[in-house]
Amino acid sequence: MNRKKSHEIFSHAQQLMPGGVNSPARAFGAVGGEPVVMQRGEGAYLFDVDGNRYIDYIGSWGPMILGHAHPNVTEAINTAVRQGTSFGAPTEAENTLAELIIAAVASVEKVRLVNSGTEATMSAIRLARGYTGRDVVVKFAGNYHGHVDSLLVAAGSAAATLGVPNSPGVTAGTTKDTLVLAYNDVAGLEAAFAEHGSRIAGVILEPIVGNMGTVVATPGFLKALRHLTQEHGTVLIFDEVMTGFRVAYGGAQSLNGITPDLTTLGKIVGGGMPIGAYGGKAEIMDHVLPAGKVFQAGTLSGNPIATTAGIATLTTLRAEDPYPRLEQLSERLANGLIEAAASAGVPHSLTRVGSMMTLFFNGETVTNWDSASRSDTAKFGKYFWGLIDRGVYMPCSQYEALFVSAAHTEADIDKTVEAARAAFAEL
Ligand code: KE4
Repeated sequence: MNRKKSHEIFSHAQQLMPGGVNSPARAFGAVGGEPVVMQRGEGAYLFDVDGNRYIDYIGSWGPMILGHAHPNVTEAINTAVRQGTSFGAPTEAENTLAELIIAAVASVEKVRLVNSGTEATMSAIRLARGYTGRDVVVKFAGNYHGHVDSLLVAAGSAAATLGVPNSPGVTAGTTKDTLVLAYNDVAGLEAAFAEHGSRIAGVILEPIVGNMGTVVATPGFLKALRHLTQEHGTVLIFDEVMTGFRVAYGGAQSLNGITPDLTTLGKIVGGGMPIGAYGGKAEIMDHVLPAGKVFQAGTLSGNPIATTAGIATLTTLRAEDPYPRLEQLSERLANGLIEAAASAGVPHSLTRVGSMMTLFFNGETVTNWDSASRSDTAKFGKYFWGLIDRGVYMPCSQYEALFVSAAHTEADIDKTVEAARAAFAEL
């Protein structure tokens, strides 16, 4: 594929921005080569600056569940933008979006809008600590919650030891109260609560993980989590930035039946514009300033254009209910990828929930970071390039989820499977 212009623009970008990108996930670090510079999106497709078309399975890392440039969203934004882009004052659109979120996510009685998923999780952690007066927070290896200092932690040597920073610039002091446990490990959870229970302010997890590839929490793990947090007065935080409105209109919690105390949201809730949100029990949320004393603020929080995009997206999802069709298309894709990998004799496993899934280059079922990390990332990289050179744009890392949108068609899925067969044949 000719990507001459893309190369020129990216070479220039590297002189202007670290690594030439504004988020490392886009830099193709995990698959090698240069990222493709995109010009525009339309439905299920992205078009790069050289005019190449790609069937898009990243969807901006989750937000574009309706597909790119959905008319309901673009027209709503066009109308809103003529009235101004930001006032720094309350607007009715914030009420409308808050009401849509509260109506959709059963555990959310009150919500605060912020500007990103990171802001949502950072604020939820601070709220859990402020509400309980405790310091320790539990997270799980392979779960990503944005670039929150206290959550940029590598697992300590033993499961029950407190974490160590995993990024320069994050101080030992910031991570000394973060406990990193193994996902889906009930015994480890019980041991940690036995040792630290009275000090644990909150537990945060992706109830369906997207950030080690797609990994599902077992019912036993979720039940133990809810029981132990209840028993110890710990705040249970579901990070649904990726799964919210993705796996179901009510998020992962509407599928697994577990009610968290707080939920963080992002991505789809902003329809591709910068939005995050955290919400939950009013009794907890009313501790947030100015109702309570836990400080959190943001110049552009609840921004009129971002809230408009979010409202248009959620109202379209609620009205059109694309989830049954997303299930059909996603199952078709999953079956096709499995068949392509199997016929090429490539060890693989695939985990899917609704329209998010990951094909692991790993013969075992992936249940935690340890098993995910045994995937053949080199083979994944070759598969990735085999696809992108055939016009299929997959997430550029084994440790991400791919997303099907409501704009994809059976023909797109079949073209993708055909390209995958050809890519596997070259492995
Ligand atoms: P943002 O700050 O990127 O809006 O959200 C952080 C975040 C929080 N929680 C979960 C479960 C998330 O998946 C994310 C962000 N996801 C990554 C992709 N896996 C965003 C891509 C990127 O960093 O560029």
